[in-house]
Amino acid sequence: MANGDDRCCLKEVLHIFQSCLTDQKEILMDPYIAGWKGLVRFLNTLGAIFSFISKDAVAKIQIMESFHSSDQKAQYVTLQSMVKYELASNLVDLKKPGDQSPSGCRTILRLHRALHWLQLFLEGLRTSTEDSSTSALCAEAYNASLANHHPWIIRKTALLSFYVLPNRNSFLELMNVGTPADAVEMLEEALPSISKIYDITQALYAQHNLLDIP
Ligand code: 1PZ
Repeated sequence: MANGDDRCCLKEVLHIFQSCLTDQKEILMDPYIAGWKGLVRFLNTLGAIFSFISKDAVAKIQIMESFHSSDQKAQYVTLQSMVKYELASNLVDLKKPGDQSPSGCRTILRLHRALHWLQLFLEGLRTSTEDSSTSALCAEAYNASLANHHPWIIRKTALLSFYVLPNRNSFLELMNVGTPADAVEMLEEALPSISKIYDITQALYAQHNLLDIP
């Protein structure tokens, strides 16, 4: 569990996501990936039971980092430039997952769906009453988002793992921004940016028919 240096301030992580958005409504990939790294750090403070989730998130972060250190890194500065480049170069695995390594578009789609879960879950927490169950809020957000893209066995495992989540106030305190009321206030301020990132990505992927990359 969280202690000493392992502690992770969710406020900082959400601020990193805020810095993804440019005035031209583009999404900068560097802070997007840095934001995901912060979320994984936070997830790791919640206990080893979630390691099957953080491992997958880390694998996806590593795929994106490999693009960022490749010769083509200039194409991966924004989400928009990445989509344009990968589509123009026929790099997007629109059919079945084959031998080719996963594209940036496919990888971000997985994280994008997970961002939807995050948005719904944090919004649920923010607007919940003190006696609400964190695991029920988490399951509700999951069922309305990621679950629609996961096979039965992952759904079952994910839903079971949610039962170990601490109660609402303890969870808000784990965010490390002060009292539960402080955490709720922080969420109120930070969540609009997460929604914007989600909406911009969703519109871009819909425009290019990328929402179902297998
Ligand atoms: C606060 C408690 C944490 C709840 C996290 C809720 C998300 C549950 C996700 C369960 C994922 C299980 C592991 C593997 C999934 C992969 O199969 C899929 C599809 O990838 P593919 O197989 O197609 O390559 N991966 C995903 O859907 C991405 C999941 C990323 C989850 C990141 C959660 C970060 C949590 C941050 C907590 C603040």
